[in-house]
Amino acid sequence: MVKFSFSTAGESHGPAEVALVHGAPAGLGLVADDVNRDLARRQKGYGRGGRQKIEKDEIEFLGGVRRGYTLGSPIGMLIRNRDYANWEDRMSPAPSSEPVKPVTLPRPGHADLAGMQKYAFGDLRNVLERSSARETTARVAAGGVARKLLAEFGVQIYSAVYRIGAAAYDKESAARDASRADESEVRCPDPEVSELMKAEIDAARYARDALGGEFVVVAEGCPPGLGSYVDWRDKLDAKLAAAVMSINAIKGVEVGLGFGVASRRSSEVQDEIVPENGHLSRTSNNLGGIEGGMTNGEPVVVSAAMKPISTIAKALRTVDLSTGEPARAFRERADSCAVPAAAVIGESMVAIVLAEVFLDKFGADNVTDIRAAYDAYVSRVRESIRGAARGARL
Ligand code: EPS
Repeated sequence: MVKFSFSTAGESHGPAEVALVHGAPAGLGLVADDVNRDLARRQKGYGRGGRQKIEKDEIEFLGGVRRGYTLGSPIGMLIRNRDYANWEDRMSPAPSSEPVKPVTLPRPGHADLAGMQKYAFGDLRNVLERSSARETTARVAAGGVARKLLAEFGVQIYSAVYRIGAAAYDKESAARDASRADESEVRCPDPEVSELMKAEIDAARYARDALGGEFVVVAEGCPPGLGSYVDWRDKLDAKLAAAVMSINAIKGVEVGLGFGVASRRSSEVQDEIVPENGHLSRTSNNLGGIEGGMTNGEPVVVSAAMKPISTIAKALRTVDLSTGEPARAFRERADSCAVPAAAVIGESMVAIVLAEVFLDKFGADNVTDIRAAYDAYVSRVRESIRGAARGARL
């Protein structure tokens, strides 16, 4: 059986973005609005550029869904790029004899230069169209399917921004209040810090520059034991790190305290286990809900650092690849801060990984059989402290 996974196709100013989701079970209730809700959240955020005024991202199902339920077949979703109407002459897939002026001024920090070298392109538009974060639209669509599956089993995923440039909130409070982040234009749950973040973005934009930041994703309601300690490929924290690191412009990923574990003593880091009303409980969640590459039943907490967007109006130094002469980097309309959008994309990537490991553990062809496996497991491990060993042969 194919694992729960997805792939995407699409260029930023091409006809559409496409998401293809594999391994989703049959019998999951799924309507376009389940996915469109997150697409709309991804388009928001203080500091976005003009493109978001053109686009209104919505999916069309192309396969895998019938009468509001998944069929167990691959789920195809299409999101049309409205801006394609303005780019058809340059971006149409059809052959053309009309010359197109090549872009030869690679932007530092972008995929432009290595992409041109690697694929033997003379026009860096061939690189930027696909390396653009526009592709994350399709990821969020795929994430919508994962979230719908997880929500059936009580898993909810939130995100919050806790740093934009120099304006910062504390990560722990941001994680705790992440369910309120939709109320803020910068996805920070604290109204005062939200205003400071907006001022930071305004100042960067005024200086024709851009800003990065940090966000946290929280997944509540995961049963213990998703992922595994027995093989490095199955370690959940490793999968989450790879998935979140794959988001455009992310340069660092942490789980729980992350790099904060390095300066503390063990007794200040580990989350002690205590009995509470006949069940197991933890005194803290410093390890972000993951021990030994598995969920431990506490909220999964993953955070990431995003670098500032590389396309800036204050053009950076580069070399014109057509002349070899020093030049200023190619400038195109761009966002001055996309950290709030990256947080929503982070939710989607976390959802996709959690759906994969959830189906590794409880997977079946249809939601009814998954429910039976899930209920049996959860009642065993959660019913009592002794439940963990019920049925043990060793
Ligand atoms: C992007 C540049 C901008 C962003 C784009 C990512 O697009 P354009 O060049 O059309 O103005 O708006 O992000 C999106 C279109 C999106 O939907 O997130 C880039 O170079 O990465």
